[in-house]
Amino acid sequence: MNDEIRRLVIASNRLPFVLERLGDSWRSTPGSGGLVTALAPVLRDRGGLWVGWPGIVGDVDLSPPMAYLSRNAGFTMQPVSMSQEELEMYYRGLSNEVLWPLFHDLQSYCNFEPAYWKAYLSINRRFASVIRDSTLPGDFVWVHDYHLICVASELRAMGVSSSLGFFLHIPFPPLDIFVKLPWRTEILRALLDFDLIGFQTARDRRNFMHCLRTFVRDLTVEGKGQVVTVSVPGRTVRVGYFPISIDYDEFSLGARSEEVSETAWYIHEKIPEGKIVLGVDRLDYTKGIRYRLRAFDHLLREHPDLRGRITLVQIVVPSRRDIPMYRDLKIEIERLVGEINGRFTVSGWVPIHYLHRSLDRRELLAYYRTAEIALITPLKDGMNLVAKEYCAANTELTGALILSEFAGAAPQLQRGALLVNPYDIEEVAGALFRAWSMDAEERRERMNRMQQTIQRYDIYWWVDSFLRAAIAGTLDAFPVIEEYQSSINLLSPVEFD
Ligand code: GDG
Repeated sequence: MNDEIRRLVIASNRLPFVLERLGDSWRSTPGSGGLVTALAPVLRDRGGLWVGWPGIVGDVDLSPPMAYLSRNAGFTMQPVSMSQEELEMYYRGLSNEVLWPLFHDLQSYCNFEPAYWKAYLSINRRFASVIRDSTLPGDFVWVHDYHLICVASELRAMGVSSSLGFFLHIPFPPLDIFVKLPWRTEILRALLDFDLIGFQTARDRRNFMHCLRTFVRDLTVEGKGQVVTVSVPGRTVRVGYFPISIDYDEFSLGARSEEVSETAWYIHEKIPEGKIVLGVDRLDYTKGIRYRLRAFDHLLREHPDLRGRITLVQIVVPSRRDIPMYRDLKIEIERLVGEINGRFTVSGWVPIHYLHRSLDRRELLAYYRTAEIALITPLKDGMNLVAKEYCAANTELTGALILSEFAGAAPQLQRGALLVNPYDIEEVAGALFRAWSMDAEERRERMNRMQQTIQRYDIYWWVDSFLRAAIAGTLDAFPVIEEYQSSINLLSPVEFD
């Protein structure tokens, strides 16, 4: 990272751990995932700061656990407090009942409650105050995701002139969906108060630019390629796309470990007859689990010869349990699984193994390693890290990836994956049949191509390229990611024109 930045300050809805009160003491569980892994060393090197909600509601003195956690992490954790009601309105409300469904093109799932917006602004202001009070001039503040879009405008209103970056982990919707948002101009204006706005893919940036051109007057755009410069009267902002990724080596090495190998062997021992198709998703209506189950049902109806020779292992990780739509989704998934299993199960073979829980890392890697097919069919997804993790953990190059063309990972993995429209049940069933019959040589070639891309553009590349775009004097100095750009041009005109 360049020395022009004094310290790195990360702001995200959650701090990188979950804190729980146990009587008089505290328990913390470290956050897992690539973001923490990639950012922690940078924060430690720079003596940085992470601002976020620690998972505890109400006005509680958190200084003792925060001091302890900051000492252990090697960087400072700065908590933002929230009452139960604020959490409901800002997090469950505006973030997850408005922005989440709308940005995934599901506007009919939205609840545009005016009170949510006020709470959202108020919590974004609180994040801004904590950031203002704990940063120094020269610090670079990197804000993450849809919960905190208005942090920069709140900071600017407080007179903070530090350099501010934003990364959106979820998609940015097309204009005709975005226009439904009652606070559309506020959101666009708020984003323009950052100095760098990062999206996952060229698709998302294109949607954003289209919305900007429609709603913001006197806008000019300079440059083309991964990062461009947008000017409005009084402000100049960089806008780029930075496909997030994983710690490739960690997944690849982890999958080769003895304990993972043993678990992988054990899993397949229990399903000896046929090939395993794997689905791994948070419980979420954007992940396309219902359509996927229907596609598997279609496959078994159309290809009776596959019965007993293919098994779907669907892992659904509990998520957002307090939102009614998520509870209904769980019931619907379980009904479908029961129906399909009821129709096809015979002695010694159950077509769908359904796990509604979180797996530990060893088990997850073992499923990745042993499954012959990964079926990853979100209706829309910012990136989808499961697709990349599956490839990195596929040490024997025997796996085939079926991937939704609406996942952010599709442009990067299209040279190896079988891309499908997740709404097209017949097409997904066809891809399953194709993957099932694919010969070893083709699997090896396709997987090898995907692994090379993921290894090259890993999570460290992502952090580095975002920070470089934030501080590079001119965009000429910014590296062009040729392979990624050229692969986008090959995609179908429907999704990537
Ligand atoms: C958002 C965007 C974007 C899953 N099951 C288990 C488990 N996981 C881990 C996976 C993976 C993560 O959860 C899921 O990441 P995704 O990217 O697939 O999806 P979202 O949670 O929706 O993430 C998404 C991402 O942000 C990053 O920008 O890619 O588009 O929606 O890392 O490994 N981990 C463990 N047990 C499980 O059972 N330990």
